[in-house]
Amino acid sequence: MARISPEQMRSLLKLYFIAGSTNCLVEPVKVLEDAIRGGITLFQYREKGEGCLDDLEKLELGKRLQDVCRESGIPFIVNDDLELALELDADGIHIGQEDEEAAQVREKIGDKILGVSVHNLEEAEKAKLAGADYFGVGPIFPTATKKDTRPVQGTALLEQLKDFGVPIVGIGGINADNAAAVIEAGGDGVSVITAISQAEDIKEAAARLKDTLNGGEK
Ligand code: TZP
Ligand code: MG
Repeated sequence: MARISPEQMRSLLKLYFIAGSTNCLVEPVKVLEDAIRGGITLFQYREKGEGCLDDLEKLELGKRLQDVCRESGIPFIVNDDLELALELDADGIHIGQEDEEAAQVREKIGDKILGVSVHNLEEAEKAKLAGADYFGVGPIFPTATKKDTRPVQGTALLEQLKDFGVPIVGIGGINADNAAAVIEAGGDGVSVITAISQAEDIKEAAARLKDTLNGGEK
């Protein structure tokens, strides 16, 4: 398999849903199934936070979520955990600046999708050279989901990175009311946790976001 093209990557990033067991109010598998019905384009398994699953339980949930993705043709990305990504033969991995160096991760994953969180131009340059397929930029808006985030950055970095040649997705506090601002600033898509995982009607929440991203068209 060859590396994903920037064009393909951009279309996958459109509505990027991220979740693990601690983000969900009901069964994560059910949440993911409904989110897919609502139109998400990419999924990241991010098993983090107080009370998160470890070891075998983390692996088992990952397998079940990956199966759901496979049935629908939605690529399955693993957050941070390179060993898990390789064990599951995931479609890709997303890493932060505190994780293993992107260049080393690229060597270990071959052509799988590599996403890297960046917070400034210097990190972006480095991640591009290391072979990142996309950048995660945020937190764009205040978020209660991740406690150790960098300061809220608004959309300024998205604007700086829009002609950088690497697809970009915004993250942090994004919902149907503010998603359009992320795209207007140069984001290829939005990644969300709470706006989908904790919605009363998961499918409807994902579909509403998707409509917003499609310029209000149904
Ligand atoms: N990285 C930066 S903000 C964030 C992560 C993982 C959390 C985003 O969650 P939410 O609930 O969509 O604000
Ligand atoms: Mg990380």
